[in-house]
Amino acid sequence: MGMKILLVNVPHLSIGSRLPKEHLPPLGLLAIGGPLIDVGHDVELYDADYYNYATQQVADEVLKRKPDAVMMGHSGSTSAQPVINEITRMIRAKNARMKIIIGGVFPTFHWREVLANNPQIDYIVCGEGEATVPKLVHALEHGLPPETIAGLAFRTQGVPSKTPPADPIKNLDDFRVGWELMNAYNYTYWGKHKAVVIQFSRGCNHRCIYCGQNLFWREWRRRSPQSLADEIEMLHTKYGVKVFDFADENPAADREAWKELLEAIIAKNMDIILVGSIRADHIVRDADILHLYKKAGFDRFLLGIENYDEEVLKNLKKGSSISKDRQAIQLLRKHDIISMATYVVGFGDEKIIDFYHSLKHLLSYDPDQIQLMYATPHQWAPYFEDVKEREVVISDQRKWDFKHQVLAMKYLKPWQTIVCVKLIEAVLQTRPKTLKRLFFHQDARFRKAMFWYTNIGKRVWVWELFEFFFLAGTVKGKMLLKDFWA
Ligand code: B12
Repeated sequence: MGMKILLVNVPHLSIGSRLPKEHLPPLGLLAIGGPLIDVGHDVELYDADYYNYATQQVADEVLKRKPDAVMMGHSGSTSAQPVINEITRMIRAKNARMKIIIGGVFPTFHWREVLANNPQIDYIVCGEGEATVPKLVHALEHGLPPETIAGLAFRTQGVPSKTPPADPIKNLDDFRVGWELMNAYNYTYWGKHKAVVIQFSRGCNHRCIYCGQNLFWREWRRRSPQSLADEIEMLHTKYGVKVFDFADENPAADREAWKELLEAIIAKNMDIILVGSIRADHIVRDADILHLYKKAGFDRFLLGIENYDEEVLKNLKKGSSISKDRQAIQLLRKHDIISMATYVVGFGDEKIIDFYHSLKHLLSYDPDQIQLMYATPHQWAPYFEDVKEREVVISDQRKWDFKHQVLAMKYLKPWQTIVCVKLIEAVLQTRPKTLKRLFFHQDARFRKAMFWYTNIGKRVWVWELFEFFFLAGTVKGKMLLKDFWA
C-alpha cells in the first residue's frame, strides 16, 4: 500500500540560501526520496527554502497535506537544526500522530541532545539515508520494532538511544536519486540555468582536523564513471539541466576513475557547465589532463586554501602546501577555469599584521574569486578539542554557518576582524587584474561566470557588514565553546 511521505527542505537564513536569488535542488532529500518511491511509497517534496516561507507557514502546509510521515533535513545542517526544531514543534502541537523523522550531518552527531530537547521528533536517521530510511518506513508501516535497524536514534522509554551505525553503502550505484521530485520547482543556478547537485564520490581519505565530513561518510567511495555520465546525459536531455554542481568532498581521489568520468562525459558531447570543489594537489597532479577537465565542461573549482602559514596548515593536517595551492591556481588559469579560493579566518588566532600577510599571500596566489570564512568548530571534528576553551561570540546556532564569527579571537575584537576580512575581499575583488578578467577575458563563458559571482559577492559583502553592525546578536558575558554545545 505504501505510506504518504512528505520531504521538507526547511527555510534557511544563510547567504547561500538567500542571496543568489536562485536555488539548487536538495540532493540529500532527493537521494532518500528515490529509494522510498521505488519501494512503493507516495513521496512528495515541499521545498520551503526555495520560497523562504515563514516557519509557521511551513508547519501549516505540512499539517494541511497530512502525510503519514514528514521527513526533514538540510545540507546546511548545523545552522538549519533550530529551524527544524521549531517547525516540528509547531506540527506536533496540532498533530499527535504524524511520524516526524529527521536526518543529516548535525543530528547524526548530536542525536542525543536533539532527541532530549525535542520530544516531538520521533526518529533520527544517522549517517547515509538511502538504505536505512526504507527499512524504518517499512517497520512503521507494519508496526515492527525499529530496534533491529542499524543507524537509527529514537527514544526508548523516554530516553534517547541509538542502534549501531549502519555500514557505509558499498555500491553507490545501487540507489537512485528521486529526480522526479524536483519537478514542482524551477531549480536554477549560475545565472538562471537549469541546475542540479550531483555526486560522484562520498567521503575523503584525508583527515583535516576541522572538517567533519570524512567522519560522516566514513570511507571514500565512488560511483561507476559510466553510470554517472549516463545520469548526467539523462538529466541534460530529459530535464534540460545545464549546470551540474558536484557535491563531492574529494572527487578526484582516484585519478584513473576521475579521468574515466571526464572522458565518459566528453564522449557524450553535451553543452553543459560543471562546477565543484577539488584539492589543489589534485589539480597539480593532473596538470597533464586538465584539458579534459575543461573539455568535459568544468568552469569553476573551489580550492580550500585555508591559511597562508605552513605551520598552521600542518596543524590542520590538510596535507597541502602553499606552493601547490599557488601552482593549482596558475594551472586552472591556463585552462580558463575559474579558481575560487576559500580562506578561513581564525585558525591562526590572527593579529592585524597576520591579515596583512594573508592579503599579501592571497594577492600572490592571484585567484579569480575569493571567499573568506570563519573557523567554525563542529563538536564531532578533532579541531573542537583544540579550541574548546575558546570563547563563543555568537550564541544563535542558526548563524553557525561558516560566514559568521563564532569564536572570539585572542587579539582582535569581532568588529576589527570583520573590517579586516571585508578589506581583504574588497582589495582582491576590485584589483585591476580581477576587473580585467571580469570585463575583458577572451572566453565569454568565463566572463559570464565571473559576473554572476561578482554580483552575488557584492550583495554578500554589503549584507554581511550591515548584518554585523546593525543586526547581529552576540553572547553577553563569557561562554566557552565546550559549554556552548553542552
Ligand atoms: C551542494 C552544497 C551546497 C549548495 C546547496 C544545495 C542544496 N540545495 O542542498 C549551496 C551552494 C546552495 C550550499 C549552501 C550552503 N551550505 Co553547503 N554544501 C554543499 C555540499 C558541497 C554538498 C551537499 C550535498 O548535497 N551532499 C550530498 C547529499 C547526498 O548529502 P546530505 O545532504 O548529507 O544527505 C545525506 C545524509 O545526510 C542523509 N540525510 C540528509 N537529510 C536527510 C533527511 C532525512 C529525513 C533522512 C532520513 C536522511 C537525510 O541522507 C542523505 C543521503 O545519504 C556540502 C559539502 C559536501 N561535500 O558535503 C556543503 C555543506 C553541506 N554546506 C555547508 C554549509 C555551511 C552551507 C551554508 C550554510 C553556507 C552559507 N553560509 O551560506 C549554505 C546553506 C544553505 C543551503 N541551501 O544548503 C556545510 C554544512 C556543515 C554543517 N554541518 O552544517 C557543508 C557540509 C560544507 C562544509 N565544508 O562543511 N551548499
